[in-house]
Amino acid sequence: MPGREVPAGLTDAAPSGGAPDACAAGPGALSGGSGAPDACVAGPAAGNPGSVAPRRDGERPASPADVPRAASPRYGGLVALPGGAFRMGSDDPDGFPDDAEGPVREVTVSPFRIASTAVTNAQFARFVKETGYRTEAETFGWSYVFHLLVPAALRRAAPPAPAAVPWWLGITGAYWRAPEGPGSDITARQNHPVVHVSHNDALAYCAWAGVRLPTEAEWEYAARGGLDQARFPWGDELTPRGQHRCNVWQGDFPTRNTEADGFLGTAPVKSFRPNGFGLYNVAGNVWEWCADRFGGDHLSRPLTDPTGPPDGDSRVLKGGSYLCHHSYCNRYRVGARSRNTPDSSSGNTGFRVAA
Ligand SMILES: [Cu+2]
Repeated sequence: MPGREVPAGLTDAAPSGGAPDACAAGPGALSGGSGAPDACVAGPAAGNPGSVAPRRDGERPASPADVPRAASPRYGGLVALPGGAFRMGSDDPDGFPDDAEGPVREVTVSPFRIASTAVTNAQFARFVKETGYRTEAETFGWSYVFHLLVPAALRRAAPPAPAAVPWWLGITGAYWRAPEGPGSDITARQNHPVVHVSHNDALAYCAWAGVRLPTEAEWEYAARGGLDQARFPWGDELTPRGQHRCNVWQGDFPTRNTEADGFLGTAPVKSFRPNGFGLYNVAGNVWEWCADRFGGDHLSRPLTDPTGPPDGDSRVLKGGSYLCHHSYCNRYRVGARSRNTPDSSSGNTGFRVAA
């Protein structure tokens, strides 16, 4: 597929069956750009598109099995967590029904290790250097970039954005090393999270590094940092004593970001204080891929070391991103979740690893 295509179904606002929440939206999402969350919830398979980019449709260009393992698979910086029982999910009325955050249920996870930060550009660069791996954004030839981050010239040349999420531009040549397209680079962002990586790309990195993606349950247990059902990884207040604790949107989404937290796009992975388990930026900054397929009906499956449903075409995303704002997408809450197809990529999606 040369260049960029807007997947069928994204060119209109219809919540078609082929387009789960990451792209389809009802009329509410179109009115005024920063439509109220409830007004955005559309048909049964739709939901609020939130700050997750639309999905990419196309053939899978790469398989993790093709990637050689690192000569030395040891992976530094993993935090050992004891596991145990915790209350997962959310019954928060701010949640979107289609996200299936609830019901709150007691889930038990076995001891595991998880990275204190998302995978950085520097870490991903080493993987690419050793393996020659090409990400799906490179193979497809484009990826989604948030409109305010796109240079004016590229913005003018970009194909029309998906109507339901007009702030996502499919930029030819955008990929992890050129996050805003040709002419951009990551020289000054070595310690920022790698972005424009698909779920498949994340699995390839993990296979090389001898690690894996966390399950959704592991991710949420770790992100809660020992707090029981707190709204955020540090407590219930977004900005306790007026202090910003994560990189989300301030101002009017999607046109004006005051950058009161210091950032329009990504922030270095160790920005802000870590949570009680020593994890950084589990809320905001970039969405993080989890291992699980996306599903609801949580009580129908095991509650000890859950791994998600066996089938489904989307993978779970957790944590929200620098685009999250309470007026539009409040999925920076720790119990919140979203999804996208495994070959989709965007400038606000990355991952952290576990073992
Ligand atoms: Cu969001």
